[in-house]
Amino acid sequence: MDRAKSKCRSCGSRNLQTVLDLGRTPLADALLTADDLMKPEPVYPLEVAFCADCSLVQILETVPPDVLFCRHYPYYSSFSDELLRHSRENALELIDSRGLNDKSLVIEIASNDGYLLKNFVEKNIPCMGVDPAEGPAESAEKIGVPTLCGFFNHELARQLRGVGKRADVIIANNVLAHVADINGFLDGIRILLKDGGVAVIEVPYVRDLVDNCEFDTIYHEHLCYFSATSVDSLLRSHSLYLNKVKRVPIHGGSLRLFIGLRDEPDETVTWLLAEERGKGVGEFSYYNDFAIKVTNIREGLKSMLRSLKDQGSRIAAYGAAAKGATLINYVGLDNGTIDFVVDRNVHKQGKFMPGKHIPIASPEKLLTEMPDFVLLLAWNFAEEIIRQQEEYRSRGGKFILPIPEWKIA
Ligand code: JHZ
Repeated sequence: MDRAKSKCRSCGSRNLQTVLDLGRTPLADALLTADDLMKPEPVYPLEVAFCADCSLVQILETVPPDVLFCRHYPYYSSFSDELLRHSRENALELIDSRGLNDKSLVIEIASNDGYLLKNFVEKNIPCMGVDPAEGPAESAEKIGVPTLCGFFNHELARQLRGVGKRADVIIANNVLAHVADINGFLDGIRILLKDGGVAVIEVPYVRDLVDNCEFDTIYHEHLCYFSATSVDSLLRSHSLYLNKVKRVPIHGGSLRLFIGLRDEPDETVTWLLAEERGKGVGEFSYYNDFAIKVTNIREGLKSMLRSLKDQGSRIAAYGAAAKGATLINYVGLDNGTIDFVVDRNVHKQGKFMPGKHIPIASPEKLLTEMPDFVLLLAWNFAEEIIRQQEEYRSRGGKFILPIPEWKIA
């Protein structure tokens, strides 16, 4: 990576300071088939930096979006009951607070398999999803969620507006951080939003990332790691305004941003911006010891897993999550340590984890194989997964939660 060429994704400054370097890693969602195992696997630098001018935390490498998200994208939102519950609640709240009806229009960007829009379809509220991933977009269509399979950008927004579409509500969850042309994306939102409409956007919160050491949520799909401070200045440069904000627990801690065309922030925004100022989230010093903490987690996990192996324990993992790929590659766990990974997502089963080539099976394998320990790679759904695995635990199986400090559950 030619460091000198890097510019801030938000403000264009070259004043970028390294926060953490995770080395060169494979793409987190590029699961392998058995045939792929013999082929060379591309790896890309994964370095996180802080912009001293606008305080946006970001990675420096940009992998082309069509390589990351189009064919064979294995992430389907609907495999988590907790995510479905969270999304339904969000939809019902919006229907109620915005008074949405059969004359309204809801557009969701990164609508995946229709996990959220199906709640609007059910209430006969016109909606449309946009998503570039072919498999999930097809699944959405199958359940009656109209979906345009493609990338959302400024051009698409113009085309949609050209045919008379303007949205009362635009939803974009876990996508703002994924977009290489973030400026074109936000222009697109402004073009497509009705006067008086609201864009509701969820992004993982950089404070949760740092405070809970969620380093494994760093991978090439996630280009930016937002605070209210950095997102506020980014939005303003597009004449969009952060008018309300809520911390939500999903994905290890996220911000739900309510954005409009007029600058009318409520007390949630002024309060959170002030809190971030107080904690120094806009200063490099806030991120200063993150890299050391991450190294300590890696060393702690390595030595704990090594001693379990020395005692003859068999270890599996739960969740072929993108974050799981970062963790196993950074910590250096291959199938000498982890026998297999299980995951409910049928599109992941039968494949292999990137880089370390650990096979992925269905969760039933935990009961047939009874490994002594299961490393919980999808720790963000710990409660849900551990509840489902009562039988495994009652037979003596144990879960290991890897972050912020490993512990047995
Ligand atoms: P999960 C995804 O990251 C992808 P990942 C994406 N890049 C993003 O931005 C973040 O989310 C926010 C499985 N599972 O959701 C499903 C079970 O098997 O934490 C998933 O494969 N049984 C768009 O991939 C994985 O675990 C269960 O009971 O890191 C969880 O992956 C549950 C609840 C999940 O996200």
